[in-house]
Amino acid sequence: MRALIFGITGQDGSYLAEFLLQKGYEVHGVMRRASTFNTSRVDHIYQDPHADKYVFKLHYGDLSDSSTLRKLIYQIQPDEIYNLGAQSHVRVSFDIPEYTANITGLGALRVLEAVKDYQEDTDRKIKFYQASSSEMFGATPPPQNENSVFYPRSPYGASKAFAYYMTRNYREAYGMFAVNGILFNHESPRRGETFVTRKITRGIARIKAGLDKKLYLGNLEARRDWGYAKEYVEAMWLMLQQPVAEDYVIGTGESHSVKEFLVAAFQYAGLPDWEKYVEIDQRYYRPTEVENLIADTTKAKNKLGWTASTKFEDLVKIMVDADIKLLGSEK
Ligand code: NAP
Ligand code: F7E
Repeated sequence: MRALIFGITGQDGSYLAEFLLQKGYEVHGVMRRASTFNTSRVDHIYQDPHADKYVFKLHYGDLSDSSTLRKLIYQIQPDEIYNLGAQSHVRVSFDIPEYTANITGLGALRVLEAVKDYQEDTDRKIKFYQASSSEMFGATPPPQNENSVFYPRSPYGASKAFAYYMTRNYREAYGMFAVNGILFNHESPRRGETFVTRKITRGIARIKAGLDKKLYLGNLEARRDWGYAKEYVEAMWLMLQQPVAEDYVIGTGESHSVKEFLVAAFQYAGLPDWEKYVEIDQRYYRPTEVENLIADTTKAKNKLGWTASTKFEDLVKIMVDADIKLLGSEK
């Protein structure tokens, strides 16, 4: 089996690549050209092109560049495509809404269109996974499931809703095996440093090491359904192994506030007087907020046999431990 992953250098892309390699796949990934190294999350699985069994291959590309996407799909001839590429930061999407729509929204359409043409030109079929998001539910009260109404509250959420509907439309219009995984927040030691969980655990490591005195945050009242990214990539794969292409909600079914994460992480790190270190900065507030997300994962449990094993307290511990260890090794 051959898989092509857009967003291979991201948190989920790196875990999915590891997962598929373990299953015996040949894994291709699309990365952006950058002036600095941007492959740190996949460096440990990087292979020399001259290796005997060369099964992990990186290609330059960008979701804004249709001609290259098309060329890669025709050349690689994948059995499965996972579109995990996105401008994925909700707060940043208010600063760069047009770019976010172009990559997070139109990027998915560019891949779908290339897959459709490829399937028409050849006898081959490609299964397509779209990384949809709980941000599409936005202001819709929890719990949210596959039938809940979308009410996005950011350019990011609206762009993901566009990509979601295009994926459904290509499934219904052209009979493509195209699915939306509607994933709720999932975190890990590989989470980008400016998402709130990682910002907190990295901040704690720096405070403990005496490198920082304060951690500046925004809205502590927002509630999220936080799971462990390493487990969520299996759900992505399972969706593509089903006899029929359908959309699935993936989460833990539990919701906690940012404040609860903050308190649990400081306490676990041995700093129970967290208020001494945390300041509120308005710049981290969003013009419109998503207040509360809780996944109803009944469908995933029944049809995929998937449930989240790592819950809130364990996730906090994994991330705090990892950031303290990482800082120690950097020092
Ligand atoms: P991430 O760490 O931000 O990774 C995003 C990936 O997209 C990176 O590899 C990034 O490349 C790539 N990318 C960004 N702009 C691109 C462009 N113009 N062309 C091609 N690639 C581009 O995100 P993640 O947490 O792994 O999430 C994976 C996907 O799931 C994203 O689509 C995200 O929106 C979605 N999602 C995430 C969550 C979550 O809680 N993590 C929940 C629901 C949905 P660089 O490394 O070069 O920046
Ligand atoms: O914010 C609040 C913030 O940026 C979580 C992405 O992966 O999950 C992610 O989006 C909450 C929000 O994630 C800070 O206001 C407080 O209520 O970690 P976040 P997100 O916006 O939920 C979804 C499912 C995705 O699809 C996205 O790609 O935390 N918050 N203070 C803060 N957030 C940040 N980033 N920084 C703060 O200082």
